[in-house]
Amino acid sequence: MTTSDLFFEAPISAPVTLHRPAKPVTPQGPWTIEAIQALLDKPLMDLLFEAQTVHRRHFPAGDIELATLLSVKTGGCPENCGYCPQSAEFDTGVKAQKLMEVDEVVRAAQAAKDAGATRFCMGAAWRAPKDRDVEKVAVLVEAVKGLGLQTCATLGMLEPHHAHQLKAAGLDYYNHNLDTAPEYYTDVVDTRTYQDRLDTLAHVRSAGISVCCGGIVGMGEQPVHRAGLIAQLANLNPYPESVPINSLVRVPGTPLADSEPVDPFDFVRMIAVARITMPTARVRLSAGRQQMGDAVQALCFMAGANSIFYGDKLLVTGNPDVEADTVLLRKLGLNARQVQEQPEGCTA
Ligand code: SAM
Ligand code: DTB
Ligand code: SF4
Repeated sequence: MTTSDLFFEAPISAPVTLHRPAKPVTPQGPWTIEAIQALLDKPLMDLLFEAQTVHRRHFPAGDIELATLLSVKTGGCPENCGYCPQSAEFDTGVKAQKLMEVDEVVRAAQAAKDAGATRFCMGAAWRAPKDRDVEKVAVLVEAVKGLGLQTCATLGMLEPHHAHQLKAAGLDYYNHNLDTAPEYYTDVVDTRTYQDRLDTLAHVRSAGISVCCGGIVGMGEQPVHRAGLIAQLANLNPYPESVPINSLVRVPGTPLADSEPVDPFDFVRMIAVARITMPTARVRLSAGRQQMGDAVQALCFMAGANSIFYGDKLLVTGNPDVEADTVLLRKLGLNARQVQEQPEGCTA
């Protein structure tokens, strides 16, 4: 089987009919922590049914987005995010590298496109890029956009003029995660504040770039912190167009390396609640798929995930290879499309 088998084959329920509700499907924000906690605590089958019902009202059956990541500037980061193998404070074996050259990035983006990705996300291990860094990344964005890919970047904290510069270069999405609830944030990182993250998200939004913002499950947080993260995301006005939900990749040398593994059903619950509270967002089943197994991933898709990171590597850690994903998506009847049809009300 080749990756082209993923495209334009009969979806599991063809032809696709969208049932558009006359009214909003779920009560729109503000979401209380209690309401989110109540969703998280539902019997799993009821929660899956509710999430899939919301999902089908907004997206065609079987539709999935493939986004490829590339670390364009790796390691040596001055921040101390407890989960991250790229912090200079932790001995993880990641070697610091300088920003990649344009032709190297373009080659990787073309390969991602040829393999079937529609979005290309460039990550840099910066606390906050300098003016000259943003100028260089703008060149990368323009080149990748020129290949006909959607562009995304994650570079750390941005000033308003950086966001405008990236928008002008053709940046479609900016990834900047809130990662956990505000109450748990200082347990995970203390070189910046939650408000710093919110400020960058506001600058990105003001510049007219779509927001990609999510978090990590499995950092030792309590259930209330998981509910708190979803509340923060869902109560952003508007909520993010893309919501990556990561399962912690426990990297030796990081302070969180010995965290308790997440109960797979609890992870599925987080996906379902993200879908219910942010009905038109692309909910991405993100880091941690390599440790997850096919059946849990299938449950995540049932819960409303409709995007994955696609390619053998995340930033510095592994991801299922393209061949394995091709087989899995085919088995599950999930179909990537070269040109995503956007259902009414869907901004992702
Ligand atoms: N330096 C920028 C920043 O922090 O926003 C961009 C890169 S940073 C690696 C992007 C995101 O990757 C983090 O916010 C976090 O959600 C995720 N991430 C990093 N390490 C991870 C890990 N070990 N497991 C799961 N997600 C991780
Ligand atoms: C996101 O939410 N997850 C991605 C992307 N946005 C940048 C990063 C995952 C990183 C996993 C560990 C690593 O490979 O560095
Ligand atoms: Fe740096 Fe981003 Fe890693 Fe934090 S998550 S250490 S800011 S690369």
